Amino acid sequence: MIVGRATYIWSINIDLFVVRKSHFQRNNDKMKYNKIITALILGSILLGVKTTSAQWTGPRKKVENKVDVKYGPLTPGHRADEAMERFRNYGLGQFIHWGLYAIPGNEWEGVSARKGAAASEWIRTWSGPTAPKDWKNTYDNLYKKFNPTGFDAKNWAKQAKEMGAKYLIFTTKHHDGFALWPSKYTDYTVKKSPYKKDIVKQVVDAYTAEGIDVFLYFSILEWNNSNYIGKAPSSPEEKAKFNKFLEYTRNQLLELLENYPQIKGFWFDGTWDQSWIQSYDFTYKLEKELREKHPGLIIGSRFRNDEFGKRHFDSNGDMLGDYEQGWERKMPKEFEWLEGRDWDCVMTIPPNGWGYMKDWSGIYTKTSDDLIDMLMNCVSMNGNFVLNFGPDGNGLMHPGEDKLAKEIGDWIKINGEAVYGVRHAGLAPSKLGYFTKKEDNLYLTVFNRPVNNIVRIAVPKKAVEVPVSATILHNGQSLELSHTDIGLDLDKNTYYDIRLPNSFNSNKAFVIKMKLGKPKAQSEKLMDAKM
Ligand code: JFZ
Repeated sequence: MIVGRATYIWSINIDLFVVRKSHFQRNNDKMKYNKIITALILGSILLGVKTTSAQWTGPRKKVENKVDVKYGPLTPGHRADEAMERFRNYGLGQFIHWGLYAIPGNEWEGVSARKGAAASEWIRTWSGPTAPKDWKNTYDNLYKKFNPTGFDAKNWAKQAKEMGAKYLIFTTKHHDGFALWPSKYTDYTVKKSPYKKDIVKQVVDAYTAEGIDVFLYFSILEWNNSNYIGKAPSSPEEKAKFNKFLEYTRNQLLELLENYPQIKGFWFDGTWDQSWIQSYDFTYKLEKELREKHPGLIIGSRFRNDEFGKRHFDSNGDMLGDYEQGWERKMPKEFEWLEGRDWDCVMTIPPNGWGYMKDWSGIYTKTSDDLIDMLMNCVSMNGNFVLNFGPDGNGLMHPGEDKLAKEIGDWIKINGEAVYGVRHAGLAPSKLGYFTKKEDNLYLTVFNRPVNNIVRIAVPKKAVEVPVSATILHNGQSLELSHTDIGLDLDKNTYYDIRLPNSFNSNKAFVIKMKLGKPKAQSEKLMDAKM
């Protein structure tokens, strides 16, 4: 279907273009364009295959034939405990990617890695004509230079608090394998760097002191570990090596739980490799063990798979872990796609770069308007929005990040009521913005202000609760609200109109807070149109 649509659109464009040329040119061009079209079709097929196999671009397909799954979920689909309820109320989180990759900041000796590495935190994989000579070796020795004298976890935590983050996800160890805590199980840690001190501890303590919950990001995958082979182990030697790696992973995770008992959860990554996928018995037992050691621990769906290799969701379509962890740099278009599951959306400021990127020029970096829009989109669908920061090699945030944190914080100070502890409002989506709901309060965060200043809210005719009064959170001003019974044929909704004062100006999104109460009048029963 996708393939068909894509080629259709392309051929229309190409035909229109061709028509304006002479007959001779046309034939000649047609041959060229046929080739292009063939290439496009092939490309679209590849793309189509990818799109249909991806799990986060539409509603999930129902599994028709249930099978016996031994390594399915260890926790119920919708945990009702306190820790998970807390998770549901976070609204906004902060992600921090920090590690050795912060030192180069996506460039080396004036040469940009933009075209040579997948992302700034992937800079160790820099290859091609721009890659510095002997780059991997240079990278693997960066730890000798890791001395972030400007790092002060308390400053980070203060900034996060001011921004309005309720939880933090912090990289303890990314794909390069460098641990930001002094792990007993490897030498490749912060302890070996000139900085020496335990960074994870400082971060966990500082954020906890600010009342911000901490989750630890942990990459299973390690580029730099000879026991991690990056494919399914086949020979007995490979198997022995990988078993050592698994044991090492288990040790590190237990170590993190023991060292930092305040943490609320793990955010796992790098679990897509066959070696990990085939270790389902190990990962199942490990998840069980981690949960037993740390009651209430929250683990996302990216940790493991069932015995049939199904990741995130088992072969019966049941989610593995406590929340959906696949909304990375994307959001569901419709609330219904989520089927009530908990989820988070993790987001970068640059297009894709999680680690420090010194140079923000020539790329689009999201504005606070973009980010607030995404935040409200997420919370309106019961998800948490987690904004990523990539501090530099000295431990300081990028100036652009400082600016965004301030702008988001300023906005949230006024409008936070619409963000925290809210739930999906159950109303039809509005073109004007996003609805959120808490008790008898309904919030509409307006991003698109109507030209006539009338904010129209559609409410089901049968609703027992409807907007009865409205104010602007911005200044507490109360707004005129009236019932508008349009009487459209077969319409299940009735409408409430809120008038925005012409004198009210805002160059940012603003929130209309409505009190919900019993409807004062029922909409008229009208005859259906006879046709
Ligand atoms: C991973 C990492 O490789 C990356 O460096 C960063 O840490 C990010 C948060 O996580 O990247 C991914 C992982 C999963 C998807 C995409 C990028 N995914 O499921 O679409």
